Amino acid sequence: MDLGIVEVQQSFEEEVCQAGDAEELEKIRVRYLGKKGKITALMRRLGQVPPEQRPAIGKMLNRLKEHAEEVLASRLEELKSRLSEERKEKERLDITLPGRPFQIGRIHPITLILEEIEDIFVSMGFQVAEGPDVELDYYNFEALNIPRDHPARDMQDSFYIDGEVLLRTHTSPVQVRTMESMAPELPVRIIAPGKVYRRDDDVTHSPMFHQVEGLAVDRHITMGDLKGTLLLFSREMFGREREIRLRPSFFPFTEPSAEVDISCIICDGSGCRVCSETGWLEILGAGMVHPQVLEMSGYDPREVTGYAFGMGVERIAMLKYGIDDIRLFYTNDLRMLK
Ligand code: 2NL
Repeated sequence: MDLGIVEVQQSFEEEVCQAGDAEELEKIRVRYLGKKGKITALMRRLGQVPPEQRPAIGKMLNRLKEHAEEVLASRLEELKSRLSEERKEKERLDITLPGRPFQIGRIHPITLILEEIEDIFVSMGFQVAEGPDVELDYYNFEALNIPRDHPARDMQDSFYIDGEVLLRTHTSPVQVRTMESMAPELPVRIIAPGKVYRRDDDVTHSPMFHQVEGLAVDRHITMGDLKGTLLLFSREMFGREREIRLRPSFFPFTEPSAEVDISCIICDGSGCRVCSETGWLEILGAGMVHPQVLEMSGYDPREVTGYAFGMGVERIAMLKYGIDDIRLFYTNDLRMLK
């Protein structure tokens, strides 16, 4: 008796060969080995087979069932590994690709000049002192002998936060704070670099700019010490052949006071456009610390003297690098920064 075993086996093999994924294989499994499956149906019909053929046909059916299970399992493995191979290939990274290029930054010319000035004075024994940008009226004006009716103390000229507090208009308050905390210890030898703020905004003025001030307080400090120190600084900064000259001037916090010029770095003193045919360039203000200022900061003006000076960093950077517009420092034009 023939149950059609061979036909069932043949159609099973064909279907498995055509199955493209795990889902189709599962459908085939149900179609052949499920409760209503074709192989299951063949096994149910074993009872109708004559008793003498039953052992042989039973054996054949069992082998068919085992074979079908094995084929399904191995085909499933095959499909799975093919799928993961395909995914690996698709997700492969090429780690030999070069990285995206990025631009390397440069140090801003103001920072360069600030550091150069600091190095020169540190080599002469000065220490670098810092203080707050938002300052008390007392340290910015009162302790520097700047009178109540001075124009800088008007809201028109300085950035006030309230009646007592403002953005510092120079770095002198750093020096006052240092003297106040050191007194009566000697010597004081500091420079105060940093940002300062004034209500000015045109081609030659910026509301924020940079200053370096210097201060030396000790017994027997003279105008000669001031001149020698500034001559050394000028030659380090602008060249060995520089000369300096002092012209009388006025500041409320120094007496006597002077404007300091260096021989022109373009024409060496013979006269050109940069120095307006004078042979000299003004780069500093300076003087002997006013006795009133020393006294308010805790030093006895009958025992000690001091000199002080101040310079604008933007002006020095413009002279050294030949920059003719102060706004170029703040507009972030990369052509200038490079
Ligand atoms: C300038 C002039 C100057 C000072 C700053 C100073 C500081 C103390 C006491 C006395 Cl604590 N003086 N500083 C002195 C003279 C001039 O700066 O033209 N700066 C850009």
